[in-house]
Amino acid sequence: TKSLRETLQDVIPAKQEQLKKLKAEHGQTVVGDVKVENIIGGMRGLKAMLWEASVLDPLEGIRFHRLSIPDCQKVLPSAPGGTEIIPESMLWLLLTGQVPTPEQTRQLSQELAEKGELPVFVEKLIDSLPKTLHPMTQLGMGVAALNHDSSFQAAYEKGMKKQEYWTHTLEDCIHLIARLPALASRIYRNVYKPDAQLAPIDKNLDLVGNYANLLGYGDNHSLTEYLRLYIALHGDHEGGNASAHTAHLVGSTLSDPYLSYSAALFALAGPLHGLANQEVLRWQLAMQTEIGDNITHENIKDYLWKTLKSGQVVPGYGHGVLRNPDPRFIALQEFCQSRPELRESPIIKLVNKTFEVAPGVLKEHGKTKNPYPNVDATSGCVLYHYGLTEFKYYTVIFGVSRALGALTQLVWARALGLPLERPKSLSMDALEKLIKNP
Ligand code: NMX
Ligand code: MLT
Repeated sequence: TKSLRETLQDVIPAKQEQLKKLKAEHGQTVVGDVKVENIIGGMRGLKAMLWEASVLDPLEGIRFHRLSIPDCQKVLPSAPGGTEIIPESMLWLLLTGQVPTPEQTRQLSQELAEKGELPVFVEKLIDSLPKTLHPMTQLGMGVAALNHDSSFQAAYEKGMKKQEYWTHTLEDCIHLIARLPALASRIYRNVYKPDAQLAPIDKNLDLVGNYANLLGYGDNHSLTEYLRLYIALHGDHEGGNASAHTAHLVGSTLSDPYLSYSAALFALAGPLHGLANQEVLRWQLAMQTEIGDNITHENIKDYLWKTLKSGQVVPGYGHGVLRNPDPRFIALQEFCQSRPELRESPIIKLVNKTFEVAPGVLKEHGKTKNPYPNVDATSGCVLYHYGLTEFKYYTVIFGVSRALGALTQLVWARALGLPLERPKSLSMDALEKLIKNP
């Protein structure tokens, strides 16, 4: 069986050829136009980025290469003793466009476990941070500090050739993904369980098996399986989302993968993006406190209107691209339905009841283009059910996940020789001038 590097080595030349052909034959072909509303509207809808691993359809949702979420659930290997997709198999698919065998998946798990220890200076850095510093800030700092060992940076200083960029980028990406469980669980331990002993990395476990162990939940098989699915599914959501786009932009300057992904994490930390999963839980719990045991559609409706009338967004609803319920939300709901303890969980029941009411209220409110739930409408609530109640930590788990897609693209950007990202900006005066005189 081929290794990940050999598989990539095989698929890269065809992709390089495809890009060369696109440039030569269609460099001047027009595929869309730019409206003023795109320029002042957060570039929504503009087709302006190359992103290899996934494409988002507004109605169907995400496809990782050619595979939808249900396709992935059928073909991607799970962990020994588990049934859910694991991040290693998703990473392999994202990087190579191919479905790995169970043996290839295990090999990758083993490699990640072998590379999973943190350098001592990073442990010391994280241990020195105040408990009150948001876990996402700590994660971004830790990831940036890991660039001390960047293979890409070291080789660049020695004058490596452009053709070698992707191999060093890949080494950094694998090392970074491998170290995320140790980093993210150290932050959890320091902030929430200062007296707990961190487990050593088990070389026989998969990435999330180790992460769950390090968090202190290794004996909870259901939660571990949920984390595997959650982290695999959040891995990539095409390139335009704020975190992935940030990694791509920073990476385009030839910053190494650690610095690029650190920047991405700070985009993920915003409440309109990854922080929404913590916000959803906070909001659903406040709703529960306000309406008590009498959870009726009418009471939920009143609470939704109260949120909207106070000028706040309903967290977990709406999306920049999707115009249907997010298939990731559906997949997590199905996970909940498949487990009796989650079917009976008060917080999951509340999420489900909110889903029955919220789209109608948001349609009547008439502002959002998408009144349906996104993945964050439920993701944190499942963690809460399982006792991982520290909701300021939830986006860190999203951050462990998004590394899969954002780092994959850095490898492809280097293999394809993509240039520095530098769009043209305009002032309002310049825009008015252009409108008068196109
Ligand atoms: N509740 C209330 N109002 C909303 C919502 C919502 N859930 N979603 C959008 N709107 C408003 C939005 O604020 C905007 O109002 P205004 O014209 O006053 O600025 C209007 O509807 C039009 O926005 P859209 O074009 O539908 O949405 P946009 O693409 O700008 O933003 C989100 C997308 C995701 C930022 C937005 O839907 C939102 O704020 N949702 C709540 C936060 C959330 O769940 N974010 C997580 C996204 C997923 N993730 O993991 O990153
Ligand atoms: C994501 O997973 O990044 C979110 O759904 C936001 C997006 O795609 O814009």
